[in-house]
Amino acid sequence: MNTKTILVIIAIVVSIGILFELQGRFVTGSPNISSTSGISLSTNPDPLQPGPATFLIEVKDKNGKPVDDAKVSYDLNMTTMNMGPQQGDATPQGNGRYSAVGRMTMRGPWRVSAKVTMPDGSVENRDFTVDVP
Ligand SMILES: [Cu+2]
Repeated sequence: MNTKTILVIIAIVVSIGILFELQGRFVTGSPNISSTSGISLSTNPDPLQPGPATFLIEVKDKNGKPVDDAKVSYDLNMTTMNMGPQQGDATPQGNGRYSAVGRMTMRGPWRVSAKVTMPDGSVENRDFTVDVP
């Protein structure tokens, strides 16, 4: 094997290494790109007050289209203490909206954790912090 052959082999090995590196970056970057669907929360009453509350979780795909056949479960609790379990499946309302009911048993910061299983089986978790003034 002469020097020229060895240099060519080294060049090929380095090129393949660079290609794998680039591909690795592309693959690890793609989940972030594909998880840009929109999950948003609104409350009734707004602002919240002590007592019963309705949470409306709105699910849109990455094109901004409402997603009706998702499964949405929720977990409601205070951010600073455990106020007891309030969780379940949100009820589909159509137009990408899912409703959940809860009771705000104390003033202060609460968290609504939504787990959305999209029709393609992918799961997205989103936490919302809401305040009961
Ligand atoms: Cu509390």
